[in-house]
Amino acid sequence: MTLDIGVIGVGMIGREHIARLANTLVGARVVALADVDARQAEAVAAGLPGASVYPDGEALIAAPEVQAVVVTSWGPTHATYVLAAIAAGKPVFCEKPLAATAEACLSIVEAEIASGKHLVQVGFQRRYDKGYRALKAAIDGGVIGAPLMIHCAHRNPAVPEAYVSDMAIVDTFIHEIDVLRWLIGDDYVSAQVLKPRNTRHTHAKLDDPIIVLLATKNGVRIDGEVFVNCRYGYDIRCEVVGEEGCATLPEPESVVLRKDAKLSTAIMQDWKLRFLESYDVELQDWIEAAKSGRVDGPNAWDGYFAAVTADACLKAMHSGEVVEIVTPPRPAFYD
Ligand code: NAD
Ligand code: ISE
Repeated sequence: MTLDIGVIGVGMIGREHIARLANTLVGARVVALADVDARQAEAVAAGLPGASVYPDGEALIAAPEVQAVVVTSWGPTHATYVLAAIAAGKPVFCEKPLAATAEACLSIVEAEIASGKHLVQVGFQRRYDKGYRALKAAIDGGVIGAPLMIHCAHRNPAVPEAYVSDMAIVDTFIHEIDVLRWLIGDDYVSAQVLKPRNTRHTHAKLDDPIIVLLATKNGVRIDGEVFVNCRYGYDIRCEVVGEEGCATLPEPESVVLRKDAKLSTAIMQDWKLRFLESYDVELQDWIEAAKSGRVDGPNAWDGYFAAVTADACLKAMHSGEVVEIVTPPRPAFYD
């Protein structure tokens, strides 16, 4: 069976996902598009034989030919579309964040539980990255003993002027929030944010870099650097320190060069390439699960937990205080 998909939002990652659904993955096709910028939607549809353009996301979700929905519009629009997909009983893959606030994420959790069907997956693609999977296998296999500390960094070479301080948490560090919790099977209990001296490459509305400190229920301490104007490349680092040893996220594959008296490997520049394979695996996995009425990847509860943690990090960043992270117990629906 081929899964007929409607995509809402044909911006940067929307076009990336549409291209992989159309050209790389199997078992699905894009049959419908919607974007507030209708001309962009028409332009993308021109390259997709048989795809229709709908005036808005709601009309796309209601269309009988759409069996499943991919939401890649701006973050503040996600909750409306995810709730509409749940109301229509259609599986929905929503790019991170699940919603702009923890409250909106909770309303999605409640609506999904009330529907009685597992329908929502959130686009935390790092769980599908082969490096993170190898790291998790080492931790789960007991190779390094119980995790005690995690040191990590999320560095982007540069960001546009519209990128402001809060985005370092809700747009960027949100990936660490999700993947580290998954990596060690633990939940967070507190957050603190430190602000080192700013780089001269930032602007008045962006503190860059920052260091986020998280503590987990099991007492693991995490320090995560977010540095989005690091200039030299797109660099994702993660070292888990355990009782018996340390495990480090592998570097992306690169030819080792011996040249001009130097031993070197390339550093990636772009998140789209760094996580290319994981986006493919993530969406292929979602297609297969959606056809069987399952959600195997990060679910609405994970999206909610990430949002609660992000809110605490924002509060910590604005206040300079250590902020407690409190969530209700996970509903049995998500066990
Ligand atoms: P973008 O600005 O390039 O594209 C967003 C698109 O949504 C635009 O075409 C815009 O016209 C459209 N849009 C806005 N409001 C809409 C509405 N109400 N209905 C329909 N379309 C609407 O942004 P982007 O970089 O593609 O990011 C989109 C989402 O994907 C964001 O939530 C972002 O955080 C997420 N994202 C995830 C990753 C990842 O690594 N998983 C990477 C990049 C972006
Ligand atoms: C972007 O939205 C992403 O999700 C990238 O993975 C991240 O590295 C970048 O900082 C975000 O802006």
